[in-house]
Amino acid sequence: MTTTLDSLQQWVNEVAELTDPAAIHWCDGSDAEYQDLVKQMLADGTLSALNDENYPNCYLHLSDPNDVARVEHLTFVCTSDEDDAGPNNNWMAPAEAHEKVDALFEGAMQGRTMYVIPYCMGPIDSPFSRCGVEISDSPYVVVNMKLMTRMGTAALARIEGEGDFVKGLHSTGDLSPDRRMIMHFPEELSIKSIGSGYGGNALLGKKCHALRIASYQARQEGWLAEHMLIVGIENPEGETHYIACALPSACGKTNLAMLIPPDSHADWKIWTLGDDIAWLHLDDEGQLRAINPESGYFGVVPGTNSKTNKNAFDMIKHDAIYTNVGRTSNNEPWWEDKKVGEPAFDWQGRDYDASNGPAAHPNSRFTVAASNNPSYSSLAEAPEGVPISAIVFGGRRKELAPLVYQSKDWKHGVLVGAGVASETTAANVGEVGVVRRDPMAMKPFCGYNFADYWAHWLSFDERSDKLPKIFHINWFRQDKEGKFLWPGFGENLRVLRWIIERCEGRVDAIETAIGYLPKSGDIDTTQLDISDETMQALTSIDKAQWLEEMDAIGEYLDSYGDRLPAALKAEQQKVVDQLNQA
Ligand code: OXD
Ligand code: MN
Repeated sequence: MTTTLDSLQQWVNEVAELTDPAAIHWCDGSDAEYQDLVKQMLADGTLSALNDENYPNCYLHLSDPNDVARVEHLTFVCTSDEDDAGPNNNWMAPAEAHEKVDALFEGAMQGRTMYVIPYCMGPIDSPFSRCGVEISDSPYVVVNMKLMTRMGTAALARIEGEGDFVKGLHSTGDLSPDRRMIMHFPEELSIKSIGSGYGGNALLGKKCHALRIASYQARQEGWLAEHMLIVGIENPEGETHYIACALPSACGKTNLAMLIPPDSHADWKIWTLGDDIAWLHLDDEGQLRAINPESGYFGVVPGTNSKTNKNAFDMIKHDAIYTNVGRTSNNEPWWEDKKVGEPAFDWQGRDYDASNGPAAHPNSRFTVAASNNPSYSSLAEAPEGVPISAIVFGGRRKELAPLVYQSKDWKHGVLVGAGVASETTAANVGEVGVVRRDPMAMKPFCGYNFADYWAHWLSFDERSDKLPKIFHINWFRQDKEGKFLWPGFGENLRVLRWIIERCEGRVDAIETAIGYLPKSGDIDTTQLDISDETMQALTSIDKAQWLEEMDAIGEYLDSYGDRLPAALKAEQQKVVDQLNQA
C-alpha cells in the first residue's frame, strides 16, 4: 500500500530520508495487521500475554520506568509569534524547534520499521472530523492507534479525497528524558514527538492533534476542541440529555462517562459518547453539538473495580492493552483497589514487594476500543454529533468549591471555566496533589494563548441564543479528617439530575455571588446515607474563602496582560463586588 496523494508520499519519503528506517509499513488498520503486530511484540518482549481464560486477547506492556506520563515541561507550542502560544505554553521559535528536534530524528529509525498510520478523528463520514497521518517507529503505537482511532484504509481514502491532513512524526528515540521533545507547529498543522512511547506523548491523534492542534484550528474556524467527556443521561421517561464535561486529567472523566446508576436510580440509563475529548460546533439553528474524535479509551487503571466503575471493569477483561500494571501469580493484571486477587509482580516486572511502592504505577493505563464499553452509545457514530444541554467544568478540590453550582449566564460561565483549579495527579510527570490553575481543564492542552481562547469562548454568546447552560462540579470535597463528603461514582447521577432539571427550568435555585446553588432537598438523597449537615456543607459557600479565590483568579487572569478580554475581567470584578455586598 502506498498513496495517490503526492504531498503525503513526499512527506513519507522525506521522513524516511531523515530517519533511515529498515522498512516502511503502510497501516491498513485491519484485524490481521493488529494480530501480526501483537505476535511480533510478543516475540520481542514488548508485550506479554495475560491469562487467556479470564482476560482473552489482553496484553501487558511495561514501559521504560522513566516514561510513564505526559511531560508538560518538554511539550512546546511553536508559533511564529511567542505571544500566540501564550504564557500557558512552553514556546520555541519554529525554525529553532525544527532544527533541534530534527537533529534527534536523524537516523532515529535505523534498524526499525517505520509505520505510516493514516487516521480519522471523528466518524469517517462526519463533516466535523479531521484526519491526520502519524509516522512512528513503534508497533505499540500502531496497535494503540488501532484501538483509539478510526485508523487505516478508510482514513487514507478520506485524506486522499481531501488533500490535507495533520502530519505527526513520532519516534521512541532512545527513551532518554534528555532527548525527549513533544513539539507542536499549529501554523503548519504538524507535530514532532521523540523520546517517549507514553500515550499522551506518542499516540499523536489524542492530546497532540485532537486538542493542541485542533484547538488552534477550531479558533480559526469557529468551533471548540475541548478536554471533555460526552455522556447521555436517559431518564425513566426515555428522554436523553447530553452533557459535555471538562475535568482535569485523572479526575474521573472515564468513570463519569460510563457511570452506573445506583440501585435507587435503576430506571435511569447512561450512554457513553466519549471519555476525554469533545469537538463542539454550532449547527444552523444555533444548537451546540458534540462529536467525540476518538473511538477508544486510554484510561487510568488503578481504582477501577466492580463498585467504582463496573462498565470499565468489565470492558477491560477482553481485547485490552494494559500498560504498567502489576500481575497476579496466575498472570492476571492487578492494580491497587482492584479488590480481587493479590499482586505477585509489580509494574517494573519485579517480584511484588510493598516497600517498592504500588504494584501498578498510579498512571498505569488501559487501552480499549469504545465498542468494548457496555454503555457505548451508537450516536457516537452520528456524523452530526449530539445536542449538548449543559457544559460542566470541574476540578479536584478538598475545600472551597461546592458539590455543584450553575453560572449565571454564558459570560459568567466562561469565567467559571477560566477559574478552574485542581490538585495535580500522576497523569503528568511532577508533583502530585498541589492545587494549580487548569482553566477549562485545558492547561496542558490548549494550542494557543489562553487569553485568545477565552475571547473565542466569549464570542459564542454573540453567535447563538440557544447555548447550553454552564455548571461547575466538585466530587472531591473532604472533611477535616480527610474523608470525602460526597460518595461520588454512581451517586453523581443525583447531581447530573439537578443539572438537567436546571436546564429544563424545572427546579429553582439559590442565587449567590458565585452562581446558582441547589436549594436544600433539591438534590435527591433518598437511600443515601448522608446527613443534612453534610449536604449543607456541600452546597454552601464560605464568603472569605471565595473572596480569596476570586482575588487569586483575578491575579491569574491579569498575568495574561493586554490580550485578556476585558469582558472576562469585568465578570471577575462583578463576582468580587457581589461577594463584598453579600
Ligand atoms: C489523559 C490525560 O490521559 O488527560 O487523558 O492525561
Ligand atoms: Mn485527558
